[in-house]
Amino acid sequence: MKLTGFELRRISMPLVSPFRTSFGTETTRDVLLVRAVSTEAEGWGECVAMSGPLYSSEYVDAAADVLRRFFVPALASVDSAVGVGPALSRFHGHRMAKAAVETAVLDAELRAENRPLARELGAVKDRVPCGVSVGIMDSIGELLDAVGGYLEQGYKRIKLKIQPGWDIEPVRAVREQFGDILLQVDANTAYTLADARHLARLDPFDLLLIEQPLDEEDVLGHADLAQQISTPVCLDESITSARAAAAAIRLRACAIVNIKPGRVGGYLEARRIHDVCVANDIPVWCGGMLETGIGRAANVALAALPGCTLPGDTSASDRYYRTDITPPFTLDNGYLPVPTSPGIGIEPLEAELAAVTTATEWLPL
Ligand code: OSB
Ligand code: MG
Repeated sequence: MKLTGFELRRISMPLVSPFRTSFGTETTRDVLLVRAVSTEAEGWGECVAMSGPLYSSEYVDAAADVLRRFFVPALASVDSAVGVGPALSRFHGHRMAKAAVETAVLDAELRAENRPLARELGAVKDRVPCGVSVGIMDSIGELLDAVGGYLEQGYKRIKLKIQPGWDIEPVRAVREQFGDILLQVDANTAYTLADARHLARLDPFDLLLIEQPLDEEDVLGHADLAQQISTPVCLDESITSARAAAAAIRLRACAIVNIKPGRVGGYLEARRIHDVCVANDIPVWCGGMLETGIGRAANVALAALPGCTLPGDTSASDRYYRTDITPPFTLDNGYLPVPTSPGIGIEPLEAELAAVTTATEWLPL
């Protein structure tokens, strides 16, 4: 496959409701899409970087900059997705930007060869059970209404965003109101090890897991915390690579891993993390970053791997957007279908994409 260039496209996607976490409130997703063009086919990748460096050090303007100035020029002699990682390995970090361009190349390559991503990754399911991530709210009543609505829609697992001051009481209220649903929490690094005794107060609520309670660099802290609470510790932000996953597992810093392909540099590394976890009997699940249909399609393929034994943050399109840029993913009894068409299996709708586009830039090779 001969790559001829990349298009960087920025789109502005208003969320159906503000999404509040311990690191900030998102009301509109400013998304960078990458379109790879080759002589045989085109492919799409979605960069999961957010507007500011609040979830991780990456942010969308930086991703566009590093792609334009360093990554795309370095891909001149690359002819397949497996070549992208090695061609970019001398550049440190910027995994979300690397993931976007590698996924675009992978999608183009798989389309050219008529192969679906799910099969390429080793998926074993044709539909995946879905969870939903519920933001911090102004009141417990508002939270119970939101959770009740999602359960009515069929979601199979609820994740509550927590932070100091919004943790024990919302969990207690949801547990009391909805009984023995699958329930977990995500702190996005809002605590320190000094909060261990406080976090142990979540123990009685039989949570599936607590996601990333401590700083992303505090892997040892998570290992210490895991000895002081009975809720299983799951890492998100800390797991930046298969090597990081192997180290965290060996240190007993996590019992479960959230895999986000964007965070770890792409679907090929995501697959390696999955394999490391399976080899160590560590359950994994596919996380999310409020993706459009482009990123969602590929995440659903990953969620269909055999080691993804917990429901992912792979919610339906209408949980995020009134109008998606692709045909929407809709929930069927709590499941999303795994795309079966070549590549990521979905394409943007021309009019919908045009309506939300704020800028495009063509980078020839
Ligand atoms: O920590 O999992 C997270 C969204 C943006 C950034 C970080 C996270 C999240 C979510 C939402 O929890 C997951 C989703 O539904 O896409
Ligand atoms: Mg998380």
